[in-house]
Amino acid sequence: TTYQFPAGFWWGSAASGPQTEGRLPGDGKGDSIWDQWYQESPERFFNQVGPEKTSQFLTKYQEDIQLMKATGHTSFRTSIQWSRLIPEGTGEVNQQAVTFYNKVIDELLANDIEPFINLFHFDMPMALQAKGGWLNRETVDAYVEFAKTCFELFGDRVTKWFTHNEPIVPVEGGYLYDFHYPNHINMKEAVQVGYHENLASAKAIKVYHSLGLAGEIGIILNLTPSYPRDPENEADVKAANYADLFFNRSFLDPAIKGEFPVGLIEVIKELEMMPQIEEGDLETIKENTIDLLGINYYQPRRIKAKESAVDHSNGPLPDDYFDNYEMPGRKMNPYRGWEIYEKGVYDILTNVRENYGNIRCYISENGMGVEGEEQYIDENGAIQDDYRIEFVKDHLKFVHQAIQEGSNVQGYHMWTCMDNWSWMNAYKNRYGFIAVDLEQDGKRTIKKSGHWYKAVSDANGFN
Ligand code: BGP
Repeated sequence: TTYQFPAGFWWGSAASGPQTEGRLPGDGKGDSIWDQWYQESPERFFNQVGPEKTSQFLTKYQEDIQLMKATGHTSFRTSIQWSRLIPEGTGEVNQQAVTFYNKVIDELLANDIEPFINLFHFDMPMALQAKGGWLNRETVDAYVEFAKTCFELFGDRVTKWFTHNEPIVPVEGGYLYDFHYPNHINMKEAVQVGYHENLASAKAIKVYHSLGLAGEIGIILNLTPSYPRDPENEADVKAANYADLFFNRSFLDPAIKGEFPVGLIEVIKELEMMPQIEEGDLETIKENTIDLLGINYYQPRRIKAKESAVDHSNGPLPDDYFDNYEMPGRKMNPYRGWEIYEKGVYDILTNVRENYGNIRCYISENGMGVEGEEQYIDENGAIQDDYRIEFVKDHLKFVHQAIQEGSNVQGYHMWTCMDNWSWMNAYKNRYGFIAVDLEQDGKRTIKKSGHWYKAVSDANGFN
């Protein structure tokens, strides 16, 4: 094979609890911010479809795990929903949730699929959000308790743990750009939220390592390489650097180096927005860094300098420091409106190799959301998603190249296994290897890409 991957490379996909499990009467799950937001503002969700209409992993997990096998999965990432395990955020553990997650983990292992478990995927329990969510320091303690409960319950079998998925997204969505609850735009709060997420991650890592379990723990970050419009233009380069500091290095540096980047601290100080830091926090962050980095990659940022001087008149936002720029000729996914730039993944991996100690990493999400995939169904009822095969292949070629050059990449997870509910977009864009027909009680059909992935996994590579 032309593109052969290292032995033991993980071939899998990623999903999350809130996007797949669903909810049954009497299942004991408490509300998360998504349940709350849907009750308050259903019109914000595509076709007004809320978080209860999922692919029903809660009841169909056995079938789904067989489908994972059929599509070549050797690993699978999902998350434990905090509001399912500990419905009020703190206190009593829901025994039905313990039973459910035990069954999922055991079923995966029995099918030789390595479970990768993430602890926080945008799903703050409402009881904690009512007291400020990540803004409130008490949430950090509640989260560490939740994490410890998970390690103690499942850490004998789960050896790959992650503290957060894309922790910058609740900051952006909830406090900068209005696409997550509590949609309260305020940069000072955004900074405090991001700080608490970083602190919570370090504290959970500390607990995990103290338990002496045979596994490893990391964080999953969505990294967006920031390219200046003109690399020769100092102002453009500076603007791109700001975007990188705000959206990548705010989590990447503390996670791997144990400290916040100097350039970021300078800006935050200038804005008089330093978060509340308690004694010992920075030592905790310094001493408890990750073992393994998950990289989600969808799109880069194209950045140019602000044409006018920095203007904080509408309340500061990171956007005061740079402008996004529509690069002519860039390749777009028209459904999601995201640029497709395959080499971005190579640039991220090179950066991690050269500037972050070449830490063990894997691609934890990458994928293509497409609307109206029914139009590609063939006479046998399967979606012929050649565009998805091309997308994955083109990214994998760059992953392969980075590995050839010495990057420590251990696996690839596509987003996602089967079509699932997705936040504001609900079922608009479909991402799966496996189609889910919502009109027919969630009937599953493997797409062409799912069969292709099986062949890739079996050969540990492709031509
Ligand atoms: C990532 C999230 C996933 C998933 C994916 C696709 O940011 O970790 O939860 O939703 O993006 O994005 P979307 O569903 O918004 O198109």
